[in-house]
Amino acid sequence: MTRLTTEDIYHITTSLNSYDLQLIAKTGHTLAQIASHATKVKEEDLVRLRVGIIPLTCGMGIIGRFSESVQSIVSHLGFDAFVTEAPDAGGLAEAVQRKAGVVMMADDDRFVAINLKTGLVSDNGEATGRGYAAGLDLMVGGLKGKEVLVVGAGPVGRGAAEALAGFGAKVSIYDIDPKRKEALVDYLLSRNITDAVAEGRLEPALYRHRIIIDACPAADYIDLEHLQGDSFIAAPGIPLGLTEEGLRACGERLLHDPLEIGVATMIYDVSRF
Ligand code: 2YC
Repeated sequence: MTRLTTEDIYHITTSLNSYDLQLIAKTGHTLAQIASHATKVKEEDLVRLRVGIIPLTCGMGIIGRFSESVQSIVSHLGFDAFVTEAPDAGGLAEAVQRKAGVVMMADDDRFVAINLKTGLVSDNGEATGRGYAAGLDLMVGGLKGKEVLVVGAGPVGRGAAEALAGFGAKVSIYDIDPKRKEALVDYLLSRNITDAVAEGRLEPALYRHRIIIDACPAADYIDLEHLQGDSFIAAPGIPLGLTEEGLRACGERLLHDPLEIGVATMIYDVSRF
C-alpha cells in the first residue's frame, strides 16, 4: 500500500455520514453492512470492546490525522474508541491502562488491529482486499459466475482474489512482477481455487474485463478506452489507477476510499466473538 498523506485523509472525520449515503447509492449498503458482508460477522454478533488507536513515530513517523481518521471510522461503526495521548510503547501501555480490548497501530510496513482478549489479528492490506471484494459483490448485484481482473498481487490483491473466488467470481491476476503473479495463482490453488488464471499482459486484460480491482500502487493506467459502458471498478487506497477521464466515465460504478472500507473490515474481523 502506498503511504498516505494528511491531504489524502483529512476529510474523513467530517464526511462519514455522507460517505455512508454514497455507499448506499452505489452498493445499496452502508460501510457497516459492507464490513459485515466481508467478514460474515453479523452486526448483532459483534463484541464491541473499547478500541485504543496508538500513533507510532518509527520510520517516516506520524501522519497528521491518521490516528484520528481511524478513530472516527471505528466510532462511526458504534465502537468506543480513543487515540492515546502517548505514541509507541507508552501509547500501548496507556491503551491497556484505559481498558482497551482492541488496539490498532500502523508503522510504515504494517497496519494491524489486535484483540488483546482473543488474540485475533487483522492486517489492513488483506482486510482491505476482502472489504473491496465484498463491496464489489454488492455493487454488481452478485459476483457469482462473473469474471474479475485483479491488478496487483500484493496483500490487497491477495485478500481481494481469495474473497472474490469466495463470492463465486472467476478471477484473473495481473502483476508487473511475473513471480509475484504466479505466487498468487499458486496460493489460490492451495486454497482450492482452481480456476484462477494469470494474465500475460495488462492492456488486453483491461479491454477484456468489465469488472476490475485496482490493487496496485500505479496511477492513471486505466483509461477511457479500457472502460466499457458498464465497467465496475473497485480501487482500494491511493493513488487511483483511473485517469480523470476514466473516473468521469465510471461515475457511480467506482468504489474508492483511502482508509474507510479497510478499517471497517479490520475492526469487524477482530470483534467477532
Ligand atoms: O501516524 C502514524 O501512526 C503513522 N505511523 C502511520 C503510518 C501509516 C503508513 N501506511 C500507510 O499510509 C498505508 C495505509 C493505507 C495503511 C497501510 N498503508
